[in-house]
Amino acid sequence: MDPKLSDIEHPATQQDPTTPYDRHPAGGWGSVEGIARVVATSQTSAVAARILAKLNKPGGVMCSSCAWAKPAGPARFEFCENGAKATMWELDRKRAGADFFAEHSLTSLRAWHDHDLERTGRLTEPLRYDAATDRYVPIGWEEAFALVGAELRAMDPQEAVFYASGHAGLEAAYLYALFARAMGHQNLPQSSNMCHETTSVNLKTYIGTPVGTCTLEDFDHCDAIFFFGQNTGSNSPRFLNILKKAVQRGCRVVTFNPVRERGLIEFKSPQNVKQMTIGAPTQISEKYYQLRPGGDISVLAGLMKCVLEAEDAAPGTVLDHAFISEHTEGFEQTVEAVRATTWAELEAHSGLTEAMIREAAQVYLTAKNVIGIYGMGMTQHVNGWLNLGMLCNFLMMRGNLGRLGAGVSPVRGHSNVQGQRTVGIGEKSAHMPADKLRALFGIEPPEQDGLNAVHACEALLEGKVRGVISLGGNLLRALPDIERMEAAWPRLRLSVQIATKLNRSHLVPAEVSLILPCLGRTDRDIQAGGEQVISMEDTFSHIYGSVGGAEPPSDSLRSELAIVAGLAKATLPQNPNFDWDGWCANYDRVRDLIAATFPKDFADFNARLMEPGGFYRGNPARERIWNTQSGKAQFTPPTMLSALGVIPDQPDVLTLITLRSNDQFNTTIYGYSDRLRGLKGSREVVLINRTQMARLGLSEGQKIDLVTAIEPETERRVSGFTVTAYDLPDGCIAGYYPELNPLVPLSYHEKHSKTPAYKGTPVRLVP
Ligand SMILES: Nc1nc2c(c(=O)[nH]1)N[C@H]1C(S)=C(S)[C@@H](COP(=O)(O)OP(=O)(O)OC[C@H]3O[C@@H](n4cnc5c(=O)[nH]c(N)nc54)[C@H](O)[C@@H]3O)O[C@H]1N2
Ligand SMILES: Nc1nc2c(c(=O)[nH]1)N[C@H]1C(S)=C(S)[C@@H](COP(=O)(O)OP(=O)(O)OC[C@H]3O[C@@H](n4cnc5c(=O)[nH]c(N)nc54)[C@H](O)[C@@H]3O)O[C@H]1N2
Ligand SMILES: [Mo]
Repeated sequence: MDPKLSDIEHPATQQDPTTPYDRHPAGGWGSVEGIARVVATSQTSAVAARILAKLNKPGGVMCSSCAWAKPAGPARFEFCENGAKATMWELDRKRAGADFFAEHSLTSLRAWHDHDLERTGRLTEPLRYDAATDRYVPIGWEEAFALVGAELRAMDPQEAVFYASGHAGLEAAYLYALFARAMGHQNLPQSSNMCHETTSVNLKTYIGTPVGTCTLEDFDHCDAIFFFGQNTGSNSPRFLNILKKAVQRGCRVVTFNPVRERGLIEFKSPQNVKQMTIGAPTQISEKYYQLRPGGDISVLAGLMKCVLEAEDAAPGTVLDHAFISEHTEGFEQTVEAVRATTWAELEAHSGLTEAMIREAAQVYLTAKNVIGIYGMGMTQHVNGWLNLGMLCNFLMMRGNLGRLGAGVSPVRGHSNVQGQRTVGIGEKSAHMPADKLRALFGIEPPEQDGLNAVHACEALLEGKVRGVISLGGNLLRALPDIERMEAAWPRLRLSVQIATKLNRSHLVPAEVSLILPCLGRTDRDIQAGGEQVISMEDTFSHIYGSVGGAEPPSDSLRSELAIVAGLAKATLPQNPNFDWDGWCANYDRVRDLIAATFPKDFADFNARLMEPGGFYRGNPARERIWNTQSGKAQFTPPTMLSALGVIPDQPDVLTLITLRSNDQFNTTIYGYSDRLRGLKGSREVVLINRTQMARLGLSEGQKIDLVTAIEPETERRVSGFTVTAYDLPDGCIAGYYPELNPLVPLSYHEKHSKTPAYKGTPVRLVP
C-alpha cells in the first residue's frame, strides 16, 4: 500500500502524513470486489441476482443494511456494496442446524469470534438449551411457545423485557408492542436506545419532532450540506450517489469528523461505467475538518459567532429575522451565550483553528439553503443533546428549517429502526395511544413508563429483570459494559432469542433459553392467506412494502410476526379481540390495526403500501408547525463547549471513539478489511497518531491493553490490541465496535436519552 496521503488536497489538519490510506475513492472497483467476495459464499447466484436486481425497488426486497431512502425512480442497481453484502449474508447457503449444535457445546462456542459464529449459516429450527449437556437441542414450535408462555405468566410483568433491534417490519413490531402492553409492561428497549435516541428525545424538545425534517427532494435544492459525525461511505453508501449529483450541480459540502472518512472525500459511482473505467472520481467535501471528538459544540458556536458578526456588519441581511421572531424562542439568551465564548476556548475544545471555522462559515453565509446531516458522532456523547441543540441553532439562524432544500437530517441506521418506534416500540405510554388500545382491544395499558436499554441493563444487574426476549439483535455485543452484562445474564430465568443467525447473545444461557429462528427479509413469506408483504419506514419517514423472493433456508422457520403472535397467544389470557391466528394469516389485517391505532400516519395503509418511493407520513416541523411545549422551535444556549462528559486533563488519558468498518454491519462482522480506511487483517487495533504514539513512548505494532479512565472502582480492560498509526487529532484514539465495548461504562451516556457515549470514553493505554 502506498504510504503517502491521498494526493487530493484538503484544508484539514494533516497531523499524520504517513498514515496508510487507501488511495482509491469510495465506491469504485473496491466495492465491486467486496460484493463479489460475499456473493461467492451465498446461495445460488441466480436467486441472488434476481433479488439484487429488484433490491430497493417497488415489488422487491427493501434492503436491511441501512435506513436510507428507496427512491421512486431507482438507479439500475439501487444497492451498494454493503446492501449486497447484507443481502448475501442472509441468503447464505450454509445452515446451523441441530447437528451443528449437537457437536458444539456453548462453552466451546463462546470462544469463537463473532464473524465465525455467523459464518455457520442460517438457523433452521427452534432450539432449547439443555444445561446437562451444555448444548442447544431441538424443540417443537408449540412446545417452545408453551414453555415461554408459562414462564412469562409466572413473572410479574415488570420483570420482563422485550428488546427489538430495528430490523423487523412494522407489522411484527406493532404486534410486539401490543403484546408487551397487553401483558402489562412497556419494557420495550430498542436498538435506537444505543443509537439515535439522542435524536428522538432532544429533537422533539427543540423542534417538536423526534425525526429529521428532510426528504430526498431537499437534496435537489440545497446549496450547502454540513456533515457532522456521519460516515456516508461505510454506513449509507447510496447517499453518495445523491451527494455526487448535488455536488455536480454546485452544492458545497463541508465535513466535520475526527477521521478522514473516504466516502466524504471522493467517490466513484459503481453505477457509472464511464467513471468506473476512465473517469475521475467526484470530490465530495470541499472542506474537511478533523475536529476533536466532542468538539462539535465549539465548532457550531464558532460558526454562529461568524454569522452574528456578519449580521453586525450588515444588519438585517444575514439572520432570518422573520423566522426567528415568528417561529422560535430563546434566541436572545443563545446569542448572548455564543458571544460570550472566546476563540481561544473554541479552538481548544474543537482542535480546529479560528481560521478554519471562519472559512467554513463563509460556505454557510453564501448558501441560501443548507442541510445539516449528522450521525453517531453527534448522538453518542454525554452532551449529545447540546450537539443537536447547537446544530438546530445554527440552521435556524438563517431559517434553514421547514423549507425546501434545507433542514436537519439525522441518518438512521437499522432499516426499520424509525418505523418500529412509529408503531409503538418504546417505553412510554405516548408511544402507543392508550385510548386506541382500549377501543380496539379492550385492554387497559400500563401507565408506568417502562425500561429503555440502559434502564433495562441497570435493572438486570440489580436482579430485577427475570426474562428477556430479543426480536433480533445481539445485546451482549452491542451494549456498553458487555462483560458486566454477560456476567449478570445467567441470573435471568428466561432468555428468548428470535434470530436468523447465531451470535454471542445466544451463547450465554439463562435458566431457560431458547433460540427461535425466523425468516429473513429476503425469504418468501407464505401464510394461510397466501404470500405476505412486510413494511418499513426509512430515515425520511417514507414507508414501503418489502417482498421476499428466496426459498426459506428451512421449512421450519416462522416469520417474525408469526413468532411474536405465537408467544403472545401462549402468554396472554383469551381475548376475543386478539385474533393472533387471523393476523398471521393475512398481514393486511395487522396493517389495518396499525392504521386504526395511528390514523394520522397510516391512513389507507394497505392501499398505499406499494407506492413507488414509499408514502410519506409527514412531519409537522417541515411545515413549520412546532409540537414543542412552547409551540415554537427552541434555541438552546451553549452552556458548555464540549460534548464529552469527561474532558481528559491528564496527559495519558485519551478519548476513545468506536468505529464501524465497511466490512461489518453492527455486530455482524463480514470480514477483517476496512478498505475505505486502508486497514485490514485485524480488528483488534488501536488507532493513534504518530505524535501521540511517540509522546506516550509507544511503537507501531506494539501490543497493549486499554483501560477505562473513569469509575476506577470497576476495572474495565481489553488486552492484546495492536498500536496502529493513523491520522487522527491529538488526544484521541479509535478502534472498533464491538471489540471495545467492554470499555464503555453503562453509566456513561447522553444526559436526556441515555444513549451510551460510545464516541467519547476516556481511556489509558497500558503497554
Ligand atoms: N456498513 C455498515 N452500514 C451501517 C452500519 C454498519 O455497522 N455497517 N450500521 C447501521 C447503523 S445501526 C447505524 S446507527 C448507522 C451508523 O452510521 P454513522 O452515524 O455514520 O455511525 P458511526 O460509523 O458509528 O460513526 C460516524 C462517524 O462519527 C465520527 N465521529 C466520532 N466522534 C465524533 C465527534 O465527536 N464529532 C464528529 N463530528 N464526528 C465524530 C466517526 O469518525 C465516524 O466517521 O449506520 C448503519 N449502516
Ligand atoms: N461501541 C459501540 N457500540 C455500539 C455502537 C457504536 O457505534 N459503538 N452502535 C450502537 C448502535 S448505533 C446500534 S443500532 C446497536 C445495534 O445493536 P443490535 O441491533 O442489537 O445488533 P445487530 O448487530 O444489528 O444484530 C445482529 C443480529 O441480528 C440478527 N438478525 C439479523 N437479521 C435478522 C432478522 O431479519 N430478524 C431477526 N429476528 N434477527 C436478525 C442476527 O442474529 C444478528 O446476529 O449497537 C450499538 N452499539
Ligand atoms: Mo444504530
